[in-house]
Amino acid sequence: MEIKVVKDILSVNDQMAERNRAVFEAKGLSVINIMSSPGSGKTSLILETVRRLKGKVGMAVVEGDISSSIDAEKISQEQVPVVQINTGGECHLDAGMINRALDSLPLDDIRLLLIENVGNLVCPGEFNLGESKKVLILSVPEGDDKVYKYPLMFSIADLVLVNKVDLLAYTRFDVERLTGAVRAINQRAEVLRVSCTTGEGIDDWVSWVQANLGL
Ligand SMILES: Nc1nc2c(ncn2[C@@H]2O[C@H](COP(=O)(O)OP(=O)(O)OP(=O)(O)O)[C@@H](O)[C@H]2O)c(=O)[nH]1
Ligand SMILES: [Mg+2]
Repeated sequence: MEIKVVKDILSVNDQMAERNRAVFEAKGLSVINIMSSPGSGKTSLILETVRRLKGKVGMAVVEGDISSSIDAEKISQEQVPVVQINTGGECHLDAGMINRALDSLPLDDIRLLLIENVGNLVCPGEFNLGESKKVLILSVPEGDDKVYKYPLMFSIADLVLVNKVDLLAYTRFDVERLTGAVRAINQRAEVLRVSCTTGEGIDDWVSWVQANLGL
């Protein structure tokens, strides 16, 4: 009985995700769902992306957090439209929340929508939003064993970004080992190294965005 309820919630979400997808397609909008643990660098990555693509591509951002508008305030300083969703306890964004946020965004003026999901490596993996691509950030201090502990998130990602590579020298994080573990469960996802602090790899990430979303 309990399993059926969970399935119902997920199927309602999938229906809403398809409605979002139809809106995105009609508007010619590419959408990236950015997921990671708390503090891995989602907001930092969005800021770097916005700084590089602003003026070239119309962009907007949806910020998902359990509470506060701290991240949305950081993004708005870049003069990019941003909506903050406070889930009030939910550990993920769902397609209905995104659908409601769309009302507050200038959809005719943007081609790229960046969504920062709620920070954790479990629930966001269960909820499709209607996005074009799912990007998963793993930061170096978290350790290279996370693929084994949170396989769903790594199996659904279109791209895995290893962030904070400026800290590699201070840890035993092995990017090759991480890449091998990702490959074992997901042959599709590329693995890119980045540092939002030094800027290393950010050009490769921006190129990936442009190439994979036709921007
Ligand atoms: N050394 C280093 N620190 C980084 C890097 N990227 C982000 N940080 C720092 O990591 C901390 C968290 O970064 P955020 O971008 O806020 O992370 P987040 O994933 O958005 O966090 P939540 O929204 O709380 O889940 C901040 O202090 C950043 O300055 C990086 O590449 N290297
Ligand atoms: Mg954030």
